[in-house]
Amino acid sequence: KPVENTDLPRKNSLKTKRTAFVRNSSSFSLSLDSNYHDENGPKIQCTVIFQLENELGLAKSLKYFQDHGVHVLHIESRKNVNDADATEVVCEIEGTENSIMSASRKIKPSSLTYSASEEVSSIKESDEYEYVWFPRKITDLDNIAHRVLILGEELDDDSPGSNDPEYRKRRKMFTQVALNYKQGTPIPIINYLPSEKQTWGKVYKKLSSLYVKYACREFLSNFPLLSMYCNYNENNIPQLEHVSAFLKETTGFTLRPVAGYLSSRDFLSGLAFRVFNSTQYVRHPSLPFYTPEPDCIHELLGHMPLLADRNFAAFSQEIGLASIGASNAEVEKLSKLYFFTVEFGLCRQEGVVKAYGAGLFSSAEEFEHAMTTPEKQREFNLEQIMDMECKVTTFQDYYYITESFTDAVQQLRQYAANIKRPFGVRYNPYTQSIETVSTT
Ligand code: HBI
Ligand code: NLE
Ligand code: FE
Repeated sequence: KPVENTDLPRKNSLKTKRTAFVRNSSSFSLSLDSNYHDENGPKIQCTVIFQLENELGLAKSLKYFQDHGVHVLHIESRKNVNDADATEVVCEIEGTENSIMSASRKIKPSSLTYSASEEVSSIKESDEYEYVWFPRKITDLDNIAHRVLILGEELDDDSPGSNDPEYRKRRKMFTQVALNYKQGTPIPIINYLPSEKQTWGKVYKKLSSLYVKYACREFLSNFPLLSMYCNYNENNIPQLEHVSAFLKETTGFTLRPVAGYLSSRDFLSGLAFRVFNSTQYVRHPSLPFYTPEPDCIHELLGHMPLLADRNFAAFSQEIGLASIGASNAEVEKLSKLYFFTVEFGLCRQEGVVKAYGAGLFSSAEEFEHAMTTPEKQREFNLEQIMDMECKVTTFQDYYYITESFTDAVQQLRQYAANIKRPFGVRYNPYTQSIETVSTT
């Protein structure tokens, strides 16, 4: 008769056995004592990794799980890091300890872990990997929103709004809104001032004439939707709350207000959750057509139309996930990749160069410049971009042309594959959290 081992901490009991699996993966052996022959024990979840080789195909492997009453919760295949020709399968499974053990005996896994995140947190720092904190749940984003590099009320002396006391006071209000914001709550509705609406209207009108000529087709097809559903027009500054609700329905992206420019790491980590950190203030009226700082005109006109495109949204999240737990040097490279695609990217459509970069869509001056200066347009080249400087206060030296978003995604994956991290990451939309997957 099976003995219930309720006095044993679950994690420990499995961990001991896991060691047996991993160490003996080539000559698989397992000695279970009779205590474990319990078909009705508590259900546990674990991650099992096995090689797809020889006669053991995927269908057959899954059948073993089924035969033993083990549920497969999630399945992924990937290239083996040590052998590019080999495919391995990562399976998240649920069942009793005993059923998992029995099924695994057939499959001969190379790794079986109780919980991938437990594995990762025990790795922390090693010679090859320096552990960096990252948000795991969507509410962790509340912890990074206050780390802005340029706070509204501390504008640089040469910044146009810095000697305008009225403007500084107004910016303070926006900073407060952003700092008080909590993930999941409605974004406060702003009663924009007549002067702010005037700036918006002026910029909107000028840029609209450029969009028809130079914007990519994805931008042009989404822009009318924003007019229809979010009240985008010359006389109204759309509210982040309304745009966020619209995006949530189209691509699952949401917005959160932010006080200013975030570090690359913090900004990119939001994207991993399909959360876009968005400023809410309006640029100073003295610089309608080019401003160094991102403002809501940049976010609303520049970023929102493409965040409503599903391929682009997927690309944005992927670059965000790539940054999770990456070193500072790697995050810097990813931010360059982001900068020369999402912010200043060009693409070719029906043989004509079009824009998809948000920094172009929001600056009439730089937009016109980029599109009418062919000698500054270059074919996208990953290595070259990594050596480029991201210019935040002046026009870019070059604008890079990719064939499509899919092409940009491919380039990104090529880069992301070299990022050194002892775990893989994936986003769980049900729990809105980042899960780590063992890669060893
Ligand atoms: N912060 N608020 C804000 N908005 C951005 O668009 C932004 C940012 N920080 C960094 C950034 N963009 C990128 O250019 C890259 O550094 C990731
Ligand atoms: N230069 C942009 C504009 O004028 O809209 C804003 C900054 C984009 C990073
Ligand atoms: Fe931007």
